[in-house]
Formats: sequence, structure tokens, C-alpha cells
Amino acid sequence: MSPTKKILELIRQSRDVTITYHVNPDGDALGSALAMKDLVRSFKKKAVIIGSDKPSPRYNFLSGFNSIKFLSWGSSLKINTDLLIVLDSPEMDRIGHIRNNIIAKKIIKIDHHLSHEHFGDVNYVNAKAAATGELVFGVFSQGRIKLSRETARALYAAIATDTGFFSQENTRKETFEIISKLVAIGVLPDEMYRAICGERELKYFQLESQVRNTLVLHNKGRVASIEIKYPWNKKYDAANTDTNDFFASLKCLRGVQVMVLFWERKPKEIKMSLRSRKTFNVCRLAQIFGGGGHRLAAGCTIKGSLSHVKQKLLSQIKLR
Ligand SMILES: [Mn+2]
Repeated sequence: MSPTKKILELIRQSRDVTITYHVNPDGDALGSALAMKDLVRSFKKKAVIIGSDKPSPRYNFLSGFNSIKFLSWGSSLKINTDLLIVLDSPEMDRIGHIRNNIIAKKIIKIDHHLSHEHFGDVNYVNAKAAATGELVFGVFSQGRIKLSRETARALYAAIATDTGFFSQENTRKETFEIISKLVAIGVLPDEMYRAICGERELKYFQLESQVRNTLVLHNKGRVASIEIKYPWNKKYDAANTDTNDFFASLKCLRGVQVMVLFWERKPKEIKMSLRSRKTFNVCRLAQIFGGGGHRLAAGCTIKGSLSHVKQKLLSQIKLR
């Protein structure tokens, strides 16, 4: 039996379903969870979405957002459930502290990250999928379950955010096939774009222009670095900014292969976000400093002054 058939079978056999995802849920985790909840409900079963972290209000335009729960660290609450569906999480540890609160009879894993941890009773994993949302769409198709416009919007948000609005390497033919079906149901791409990216505070643009002024090229123009200096954290509310956005336009800078954001979170504590356009593996670079991530996107934190840390990291980037 295919994993999608097994997923539908397990849902049918369960009285109640709990849906969760990784810590700091992103658009893919939240959109996939909201769609999955609707799918479970179409079987007239109880479904709740609960995670370790409070979801970002950035996604509150999605229907059902207000019913999403999170459990604070240290809570002794026990959640007994027939079926736990874990989304967008390669390892069980990725769901965070809530792992200790959930007692599930069966577990389903649905994910698009490469991993060898098959922690589910059913594992629906496809590393070629651009987003977990694509796989959740596959479960709907398998069951011939009708997508409402609201559910289609949740899946659109999942796929659009994980592909950088269809501009990243993971965007594939199947992505557009699914998106075309979602648009046919009534999702409006321009409305989704504005809802996810467009509604920003003035502080965001002020921070962005400060950050833009720190742009420097290294390694004969192959490495671009930008900075967020310590005083800007408070002044521009940097903690609530999606720094991913700073990389979007840098990608278009001619000749650049690797991008680094040096973020002075505390005096003498620098968090680095690393991005690669294709050949250079930034995950390996992050691992040298105790961090991790993916081949094209990774991060790490180094103690020390900004100038010292910059020198330390940049000296490790060897590009031809
Ligand atoms: Mn994802």
C-alpha cells in the first residue's frame, strides 16, 4: 500500500488526531498543519494542532490560525492521542519539548527533508518535494477529498514560503502543477503575496536600509556579507524581522556565490546565517563552528567581537 493510502487508513481508524511540526514553525509547517486538520475533519474526526512554539502572527490571515495551540516549556500536561501526525520535521527531536507531553498510539511522519530517522508507523517522505505542503496535497488527491478555498490558501502559503515564491532551486514541475490546481480553486496569488510579505512596519524598511549599507564583498566578489549591529536590535525590533528577506535581493548580485549575515545578537555573540547559490556547501562551514542546516542554508553562533568573528568565518570560505 502506498504511504498516502496508509495515512488515510490510519486516520479512518483513529478517533482523534493530534498534528504537530518543528520548533519555530514556518509557513510550510503552519500551512501544512492547517490543511491536514481540515483533511482529518472531513472524516468527522477530532483534530488539534499543537506545537512547542507560539506561531508567528505573520500567518494569522490563514483561516484556523487562532485555533492553533502551543505548550510552554516545562508543562506537565499529558496529551493522549490515537494518532500523531508530525509535519516538516526530519527528526522527532525537531518538534521540541512537546515531545515529552504527547503519548500517541500511532505516528505518521510527512516530510521533505533528507533524513534516516523513520520514526513514524507510516513515513511519507519525499526529499524532492519543494514543501511538506506538496505532500499534504498528495494525501488530499489520494483520498479524492475536496479542497475548500481556505485549505487551498493554507497549502499555497506552505509551498510559496518554502520556495521563496517559486524562485528557489527546489521549485519543480510538480510544484506548478499543484499550484495551478490551488489557483483554480480560487487562491489569489497577489493577495497571498501581500498577506505573507507585503504588510510590514516602517521599522523593517529602516533596518533593511541600515543593513544594506553594511554590504561588503570578499573573495574577489564571490562572498557578500551584511551585518546587523547590536544597537539596531532594539531600535528596529530586529528580533521580529525575517532576516531571510535580506538574502532575497543579494542573490541577484552578480558573481556572488555565498552570502553571510553577521548578526550581533548580544555584545560579543554573533549569530551567522549562511546562504549559498549552488556549489558551496554552507552546512559544512556552519558545522565547523558547531552549527548546522542544509547545503544551501545554514547557521551558527560564534562568541567574540564582530570584527574578530567576521575574520574567523570568512577565512574558512575557500572558493575557486
Ligand atoms: Mn518545509
